[in-house]
Amino acid sequence: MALRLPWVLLAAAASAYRLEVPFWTDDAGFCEPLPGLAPHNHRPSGLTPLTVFEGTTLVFKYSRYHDVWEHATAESLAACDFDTATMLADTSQGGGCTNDANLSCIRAASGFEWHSMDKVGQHFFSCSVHDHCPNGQRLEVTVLAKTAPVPTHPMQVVVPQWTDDAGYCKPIPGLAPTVHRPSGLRPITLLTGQSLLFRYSQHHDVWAHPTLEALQNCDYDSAVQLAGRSDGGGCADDLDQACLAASDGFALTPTQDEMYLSCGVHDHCQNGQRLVVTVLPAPCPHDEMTDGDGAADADEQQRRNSAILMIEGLAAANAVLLMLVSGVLVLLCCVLRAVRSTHLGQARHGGGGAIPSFNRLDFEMQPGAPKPEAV
Ligand SMILES: [Cu+2]
Repeated sequence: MALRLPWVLLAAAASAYRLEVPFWTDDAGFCEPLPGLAPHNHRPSGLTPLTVFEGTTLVFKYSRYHDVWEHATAESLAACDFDTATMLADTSQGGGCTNDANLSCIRAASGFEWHSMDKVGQHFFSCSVHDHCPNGQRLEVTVLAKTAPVPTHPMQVVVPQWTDDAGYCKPIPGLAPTVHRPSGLRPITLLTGQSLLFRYSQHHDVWAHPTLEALQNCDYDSAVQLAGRSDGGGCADDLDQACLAASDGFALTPTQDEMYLSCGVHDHCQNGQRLVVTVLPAPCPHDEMTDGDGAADADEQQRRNSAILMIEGLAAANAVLLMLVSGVLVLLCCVLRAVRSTHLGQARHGGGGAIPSFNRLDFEMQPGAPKPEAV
C-alpha cells in the first residue's frame, strides 16, 4: 500500500520515534468551498494516510474540541460509525488548548501519545465531535514490522497543493485572513535523482530565490522565474482536482542542494506559497546493524525504527517546527553519516552511512479515496 504513494521523503523530521499528527482538527484543509461539498468540508478524503515502522509514537495535539477514536475497520472509519469504535483519548487529552487557531498553544501542548509497538497492521482513527469525522478528520495508519523493507523511492515527487488557498481555514490571530500557511509549505527533502512535479492552475507560477532570506521576504529582485502560469498544466481552477491530477505539470530537477521556491502571483508568496527543497544523497535502504559496536546500536535502532510519514502539506503549525527540527536533524544526519562512514571505514552501502529516518510525505488529496457519507 505504501508503494502507491507518489513520493518518498528522506528527512529527519521525526526524531525517529515520535511523529506529530498534523492538525487534528476539521479546519485545516483547502480554504475555498469545494464543489459539491459543504463549505466546512475541507478534507473530503480525510487526512493523508500515515505509515510508520513499529515502535514509532504518534502524537495527537488538539484543542478541547476534538478527541481520538479508533475504528476496527476501514468501512467503519469511512462511515464514521462510532457504534463499533473505541475512544482512545477524550477532549482534554490533546493538550487542553481552547482554540484550534492558537497554533502556538497547540504546538506546545503535550498531546495524546499512541504507541505503535506490537500493533503491526492497519489502524483507523477519527474524531467523534460534531461532524468532524465526515468533514475529513479521519486518519489511516499503517504500522510496518521493524524488519519490513524500506519502501522504494519513486523518482518524482508531486508538490502538494501549489496554491495559496490550501491551509488552515480560519483567521489565525495576528495574521491577515488570507494567510493560511504562515510558515509556508512543509519543506520537501528529495533524494539525489528525484525530481519535483508542480501541478497548478493558471493562477500560479514558480520562482526560485537565491537565498532563504529572499524567500521568506518574498523578494523577487533577484529571483528567477522557472515556470509560468500556463506551465503547471493549464487548469482554469485551483479547485478542479481532477484536472490538476491529470495534467503533466512542470517538472523540476533540483540543481542545488537547497532551493527556495515560491509563487510570484499577487500575494501568494506572503500567504504561504513558499517551499524549501533540500536534496540529500540517496541512502541505501538495506543498511544493516553493526554488531559489536554497542555505542552505535541504539543509534541504529533509532534508524531502524525510522518513520515513513504521509501527512498533509497544509500543516502550517507543524511546518515551523518541522523546518527547524528537520534542519537541525538533517545537519546531524549528514554529520553522523560522515563520522560513521569514516569511523567504520565502510562504503555508503556497507552499512555505516545509514540515515536517521525515512519520511514519506504525501500532501496531495487522494482522488480515489472514499467520499464521506454525509456532509
Ligand atoms: Cu500562486
